[in-house]
Amino acid sequence: MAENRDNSTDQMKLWKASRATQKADRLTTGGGHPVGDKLNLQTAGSRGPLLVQDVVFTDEMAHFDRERIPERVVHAKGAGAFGYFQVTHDVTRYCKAKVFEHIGKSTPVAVRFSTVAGESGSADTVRDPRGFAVKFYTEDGNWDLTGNNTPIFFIKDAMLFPSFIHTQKRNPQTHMKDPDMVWDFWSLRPESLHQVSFLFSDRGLPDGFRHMNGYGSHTFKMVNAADECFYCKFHYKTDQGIKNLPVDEAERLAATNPDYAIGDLFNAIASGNHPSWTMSIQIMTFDQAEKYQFNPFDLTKIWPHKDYPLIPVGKLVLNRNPTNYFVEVEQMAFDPSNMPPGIEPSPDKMLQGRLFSYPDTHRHRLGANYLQIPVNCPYRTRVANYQRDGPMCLSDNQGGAPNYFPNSFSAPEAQPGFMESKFKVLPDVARYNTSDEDNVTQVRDFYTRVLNEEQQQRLCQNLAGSLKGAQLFIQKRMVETLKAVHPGYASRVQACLDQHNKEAKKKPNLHVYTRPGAPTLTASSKM
Ligand code: HDE
Repeated sequence: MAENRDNSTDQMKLWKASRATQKADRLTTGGGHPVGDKLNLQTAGSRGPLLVQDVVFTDEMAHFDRERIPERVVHAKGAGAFGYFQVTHDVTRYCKAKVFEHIGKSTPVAVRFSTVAGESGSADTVRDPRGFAVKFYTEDGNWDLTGNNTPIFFIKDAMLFPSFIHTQKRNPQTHMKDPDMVWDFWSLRPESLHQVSFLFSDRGLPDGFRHMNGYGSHTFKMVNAADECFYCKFHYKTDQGIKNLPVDEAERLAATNPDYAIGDLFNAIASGNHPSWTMSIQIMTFDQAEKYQFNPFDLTKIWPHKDYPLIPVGKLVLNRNPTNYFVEVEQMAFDPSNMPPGIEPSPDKMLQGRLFSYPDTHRHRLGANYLQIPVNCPYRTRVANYQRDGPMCLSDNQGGAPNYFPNSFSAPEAQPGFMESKFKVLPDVARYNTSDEDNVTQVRDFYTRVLNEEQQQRLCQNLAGSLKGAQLFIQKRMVETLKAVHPGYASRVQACLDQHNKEAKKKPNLHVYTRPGAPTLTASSKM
């Protein structure tokens, strides 16, 4: 047996050691009845059949049959940890939220990192954005800043999200990942170019979860004690330093150690090497937002730091591993609409769409009382309202308190001091198409100013390495959209594609498309 095994590999051994002085527990059924034999079915004679009265068996099997809850429709594979957020700089002139109350203030947090498109058993080291979701347990209810490791996103209108995600998941007939779907969508929606360029750059393969930044990504609203409002963006810079994986190493790990990132986080925390991030904010006044050169609520754009510099706020530290994955991580439910007083949504259409989607998915995945599950429970405040009953009600259900409002029996009263901020909305209600609001300037800046020559080359190779799997007409359309960003970007990607397409011609590989009831078509006859 290997001598120097890490903490995650030695979990069973360590658990046993932690119980060394205790007697083994008495084995019971789920109902707590002592069990005499856990190895053999109760049968009529040694050769069976089995008896329905073997409740030790039915109790075990019936529970096993129900072990899985629906996995998250996106971000299914992930790792969780716990710790605290501590304020290092005063930002109360912008925000009255309890979490920022004074320098030195510490708030407990739960964090979950994840990949996006893969299922719960998929590999950690794939090219994909990473989820960076933080739940702050505050005295005014939980604040969930459910972000990614990227400051931007692929789309800017929530209407497109289910379609976008379908293109990242499996083809409805083949149940395989499908580059036609992926690149058809991206080439039809040039607003995705910024995030696509980030994704195929070196940062698309972070080395575990500790060496990447996190972003709230959206624009949020902060409200101070005088009820003045500001727009705001949140950033977490990794104190471990940015580290990305080379493509071949990521592929090797995907094959040999698909849980690489989960293990890396678990072992770091278990060995006392607690990862941390420095939180900063960017602030924009309402007046500046009105006059800014682009829509500050557009999630496909960053706010340039030269216009809106980072203001330091505090430290996020992770110092505890989950004691049980299912209870504390699989059941974690993040919700961007979990905002305590002082933090409010901006008009960002994506954020607005998410305010509905997350609690909706939790009610489906975890049930109507998901907020009573300890990891989701706003335990630092007392929940007092008129909600009652529902499946798996595990609290006291608010005992004998009145369950209607208004009432005359001294039950919970509304708190006018905690009213949301007021804001004006003038325009007509309509379905506005904002898809073509300058999708290239910031991508050009990213390509020419953020990336050096070698990084540009790797981006083009990585991008072409994926795009080459799509049909020719999709490849062409994608290269056309890149031309608008930078001719060099487009020509480099085209050169990589030409090389691939030349090689593919030498070994013809006919893509055959079949639809039920339709004649068989080849790629060339279809176009
Ligand atoms: Fe999510 N997203 N998302 N998302 N998202 C979910 O919620 C959704 C978006 C993000 O570790 C789901 O509990 C919509 C942006 C993270 O548990 C679901 C839209 C950003 C996680 C959902 C977005 C994110 C999720 C799936 C567009 C970064 C994992 C299961 C309007 C700023 C949280 C679940 C965890 C998870 C919907 C876009 C980050 C279905 C509708 C933008 C980190 O509700």
